[in-house]
Amino acid sequence: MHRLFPLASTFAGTPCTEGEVAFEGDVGTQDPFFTTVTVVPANLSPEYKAAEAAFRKSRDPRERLERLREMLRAIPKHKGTEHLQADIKARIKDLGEELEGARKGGGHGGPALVIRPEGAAQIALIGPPNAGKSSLHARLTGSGARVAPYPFTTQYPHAGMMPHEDVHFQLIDLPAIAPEHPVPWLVSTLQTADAALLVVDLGELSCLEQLQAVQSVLEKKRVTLTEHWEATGASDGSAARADDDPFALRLPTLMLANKAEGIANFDAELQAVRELTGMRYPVFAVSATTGRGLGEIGPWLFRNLGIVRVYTKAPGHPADKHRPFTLRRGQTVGDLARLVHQDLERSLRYARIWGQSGFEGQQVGHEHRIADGDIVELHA
Ligand SMILES: Nc1nc2c(ncn2[C@@H]2O[C@H](COP(=O)(O)OP(=O)(O)O)[C@@H](O)[C@H]2O)c(=O)[nH]1
Ligand SMILES: [Mg+2]
Repeated sequence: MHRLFPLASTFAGTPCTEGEVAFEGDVGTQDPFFTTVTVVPANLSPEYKAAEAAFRKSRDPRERLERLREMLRAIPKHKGTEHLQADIKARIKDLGEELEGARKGGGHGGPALVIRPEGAAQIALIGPPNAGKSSLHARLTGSGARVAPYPFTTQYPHAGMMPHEDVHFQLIDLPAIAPEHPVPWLVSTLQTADAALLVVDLGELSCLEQLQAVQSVLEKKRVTLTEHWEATGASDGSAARADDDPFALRLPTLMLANKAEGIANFDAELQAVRELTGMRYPVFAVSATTGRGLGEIGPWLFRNLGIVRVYTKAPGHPADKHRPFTLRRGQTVGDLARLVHQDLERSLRYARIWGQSGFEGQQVGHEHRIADGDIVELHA
């Protein structure tokens, strides 16, 4: 069941596509920027496809575990699906252990490794050691994330909320990604993220090697950092390729070039990194020390994730203007109803809507798309 979270609401997941294939072998190693997956036809049943679709849609770690179990029950058991079966089993084991550990108050001897999404979106801070991830986290969310001048200070995921107008983004501070310091649970933690902030220090001499190392570590785990943010409508077709693999993760990525206050030739450094790595992420020059550039992050995420806010009201009462529900551009009155209560989507008869686009309490149906700032009265 959907619970309402204290700061804002979770948003309903992004639309899913049905997988038609199973996977053979590991990801490719040629191109550091795209994950290639070899596919073999596997005649997946409608039951399996439905379970997989539900898995892709679900945001809550416990619900994801339940969906994985359904996938395993539903998957046709034959040679063509062996890899996929093994993958699903491995995910069930990992996620099960992490959730069990969290329930026992840290079976692995520490805090939760899987973080339940809250707020308008969950954003992972990733990057090489010492780039300033924890400093940015502390500054942007007011968290007490541990900062230190030596690498690998951060050992566990650490959640904090970054305010933007009347919504919040949940930022997850993470340990550095570096081949010499493997973090086995990192990819499970990333599963619930909607996007990544890739924090780098362009003044660091080994910056290029570090960035390439980050990408190759992630690539081995089928995580691709992409410069394409869906809300901007840009797509190069690689999204569809990765979509065939239910466990391939693509995170739209914004690069934060931190410690910018200390870099004399910022633009030239950035240009060099772009040319040498081929990376095309959007970039902000920021400084956790001086605060430079930090105010732009929230508005940018809001726009590029296509977040829309909707204020609900009860008939005869004014709208609750304090706590908007957040959805993504293109989502509908039906999606809002599901967010308010799981059963409401089915029982909803109609809604009344007030909005900037000229709606003055008109009656609309399930399919009506929400615009930012709409006020909606749901009638079941
Ligand atoms: N000059 C400068 N130093 C910074 C900045 N942000 C972080 N640092 C320093 O860089 C070091 C590593 O920071 P930390 O946040 O622990 O990096 P993490 O390993 O990426 O989490 C610490 O000594 C910070 O004080 C910044 O914007 N400018
Ligand atoms: Mg850190």
